[in-house]
Amino acid sequence: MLKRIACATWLSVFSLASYAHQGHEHEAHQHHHEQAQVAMVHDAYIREWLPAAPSTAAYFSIHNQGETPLKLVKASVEGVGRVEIHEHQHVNGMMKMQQVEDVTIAAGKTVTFQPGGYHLMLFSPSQPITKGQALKLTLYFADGNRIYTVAPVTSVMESASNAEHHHH
Ligand SMILES: [Cu+2]
Repeated sequence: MLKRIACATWLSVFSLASYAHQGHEHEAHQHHHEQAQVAMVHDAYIREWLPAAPSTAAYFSIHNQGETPLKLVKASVEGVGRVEIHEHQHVNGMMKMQQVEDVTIAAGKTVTFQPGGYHLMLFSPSQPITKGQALKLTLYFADGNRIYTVAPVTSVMESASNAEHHHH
């Protein structure tokens, strides 16, 4: 079930081109008219919002199939007031998380947002976010491009097993 959703949404990133042209920074995308789609996001999922929790997290993998580094600078999720990019780091022997300005995906590389590493932090949902929903997740890059996918909302237990899932 989860896997089927992930595969179906994988295709949606190819519709980037029309979206990029709605961007407000006109000069930013001039350089990209001739470029093919260079990034793919897959295996996205959002953890269901636990009652009384201030936030929840979203995870995905992003692959840069271009020849230049890509810099992820922002993310948004349908129905969520604020989304921050976070990372976990060991500080004095403690695992701490902190907000980061951007995440660079080197040419040809994949960066995986996962528990204990990079993740999106979601704050201020406009309505309850529960297991079984699927929300549009959009990623914005420094070059003015953006891509989106539809991320299923999973329970915490499902999220854990999804993170360990390997493709056959
Ligand atoms: Cu965080």
